[in-house]
This record gives sequence, C-alpha cells and structure tokens, in this order.
Amino acid sequence: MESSNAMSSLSSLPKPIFLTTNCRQRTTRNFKPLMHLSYQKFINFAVDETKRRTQLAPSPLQHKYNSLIAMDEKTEIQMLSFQAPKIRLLRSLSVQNNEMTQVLDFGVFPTLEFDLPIFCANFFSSPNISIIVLDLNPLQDVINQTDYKDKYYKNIMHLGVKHSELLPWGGKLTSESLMLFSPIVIWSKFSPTDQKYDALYSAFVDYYMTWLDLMDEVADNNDPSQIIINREAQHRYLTWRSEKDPGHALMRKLVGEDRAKDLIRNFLFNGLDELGNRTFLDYFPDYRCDDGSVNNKRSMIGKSFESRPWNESGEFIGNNFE
Ligand code: BLA
Repeated sequence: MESSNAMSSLSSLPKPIFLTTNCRQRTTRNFKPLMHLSYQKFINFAVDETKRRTQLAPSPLQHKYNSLIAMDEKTEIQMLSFQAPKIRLLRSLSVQNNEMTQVLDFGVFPTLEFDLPIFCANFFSSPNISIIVLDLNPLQDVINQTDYKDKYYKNIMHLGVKHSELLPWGGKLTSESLMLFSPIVIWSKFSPTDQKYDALYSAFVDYYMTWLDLMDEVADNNDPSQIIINREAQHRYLTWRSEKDPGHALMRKLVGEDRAKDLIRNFLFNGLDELGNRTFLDYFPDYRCDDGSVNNKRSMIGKSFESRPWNESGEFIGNNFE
C-alpha cells in the first residue's frame, strides 16, 4: 500500500532535459530551500566522526561521482566517497527534491581483511511517508551462524531494543531482505514528523558510533582463506543489492536507465567487478527463469514478517514466511 503511494508521488517526474556530473555547473541555478527535512546533517556527522577516528581519504570514485541534476531539472543528487585503512569504501548518495522527495543511501564497506558488518542507512522520505532501513548488515548468516552473530551483535542488542521503540518495525517486507539484515535492524515506515526525524538522527548517531567502535576494535586478519570469505560475502551482498534494491525504480526515473545502471553498479555497489565473478544466479538460483534469465520480480518468496522476527536477545523468531 505504502509502496504504491511512494512510487505514485514520483510518477509526475518529466522526461530528461538536463544532466551534469559537475556540481560547479549548477551554482547559478536558483534552488529553493528543501522541505525542512534534510539528511545532510546525517552525512556531515558521519564524515566528521569518521575523520576524527581514522585517516579518511577521498576515494578515486569522487572525481566521477559528485553531483547530478536529475532529468526533472529540480532534483539534486549529491555523492561523496572516501576510503581509509579499514574502509574499502564509504559512500553516500543523497537525493533532494524540494517538493517531495528526500533520500539517503549511506554505506560503509570494510576492507577485505576484516569481517566487519557493512554500515547501511537507507532512508526514503516523501511528504506522506518515510521508509527507513538502518543496520549494521552482517557479512555472514546471523540466523544459523551464532559465532559471527555473537562476535558482533551480542553486546549491542540494546541498540535495536532502544531505537525500535520510536522507530517500530515497518511491517511485511521483501522476505529475501532478511538474509542481509542483522538482529538490530531498524526497518520502519511512518509519516514524517520532527519527532521521528530526531529519533532517526539519534539512532543513526548511535549506530554509526557503534560501527566505528567495532572498526577500532577489530584486529587484522591476514589469513588468506578468511579474506576470501570476506570478499565473497561482500560480493554476494553487492550482487543482491545491485540487482534487487527497492530504490532502483526511483533512480531510473530520476536519471534514466543508463545513468542509473552506472550509478548502481559502479558507485553505490562498487566492487561488483573487482571482488568476484559469480553471477546473481550463481548466488540466488531461485530467480532463474526457464530461459536462463533472471526473474525480474524483486522477491521469489514474497513479503513476510508482520512483526519483528528477532527477539531482544537476538534470536531469530520469524520462522513463518507468510
Ligand atoms: C522501499 N526500501 C524499501 C523497502 C525496503 C528498503 C526493505 C520496503 C519494500 C521491500 O519490502 O522491499 C530497503 N531493502 C532495503 C535495504 C536493503 C534491503 C536498505 O534489502 C539492504 C539490505 N530507498 C533507498 C534509495 C531509494 C529508495 C536510495 O534506499 C531511492 C533512490 C527508495 N525504497 C525506496 C522506495 C521504496 C522503498 C521508493 C518504496 C517502493 C517499493 O516498496 O518498491
């Protein structure tokens, strides 16, 4: 229900007129202030805090991916990317349309020596609805692999309990997404209000500080077999999200098919070409059509989990995929 509302507010976007990758080219344009909700504060906090904790350097991607004006001429897309000794890629993409849409896709991918979770903040807001995913996405299966789950999540379960009070479970979602979520995931949908915005910022700060603490604490693991495991886990994650992420339809509407494909593959989920060569169907064979192509449904199982499928101690309690 909500998803069709979210998408219908986008259907008025007109056809392509203007597109640039250089932010300086648009400085003479007169952009009105955005609706008061903005995710810029989140990005500033994360970048400043990361700089305080590690040597953050611009990523080679920054040169090509920095700023775009969408085809409607009024939606701005800003991109930032960095790297650091323990960070393969920190990247942020934000979409700001002063009339209706604010989006943040902020992710941090560890270097391959570390099996650290992936920091994931994906927020979509229109005037009627905000759709939120905030998590430290696990690199390993946290439903069956308790050693990995205990290593990273046992001591931080309180975060999920605390922040899901004001940002409660958003109801049924694409069931396959659960394989990428941790027991502390915040998945929520609500009407945007100042109170929710503040709650989200507070959760973002807590989750991000926690990720940075994990980064500080994690020890190098130069065991080649562990690095291979970490590489494949990141590659599988990137493969899933680059093919099935729910934001793709909006990206295509904003910047067109080719540009969206490039942003998704080479910026948002960078590493697809470098970290492995298995295909989507190698990892997710259930999506194979009879003719060998990838089923374009987002979910083969459908939507599940009306309520939070993790209990407060991090046990998975959502056995019913219905
Ligand atoms: C909807 N985004 C959603 C939903 C989820 C996510 C769970 C609800 C629909 C569903 O059940 O799939 C987010 N899903 C995730 C994330 C992971 C996942 C982060 O598996 C990763 C592990 N959202 C964005 C961006 C855009 C965006 C960048 O993060 C747009 C550029 C838009 N998300 C967006 C829109 C919807 C949505 C428009 C509603 C449309 C829909 O449900 O299809």
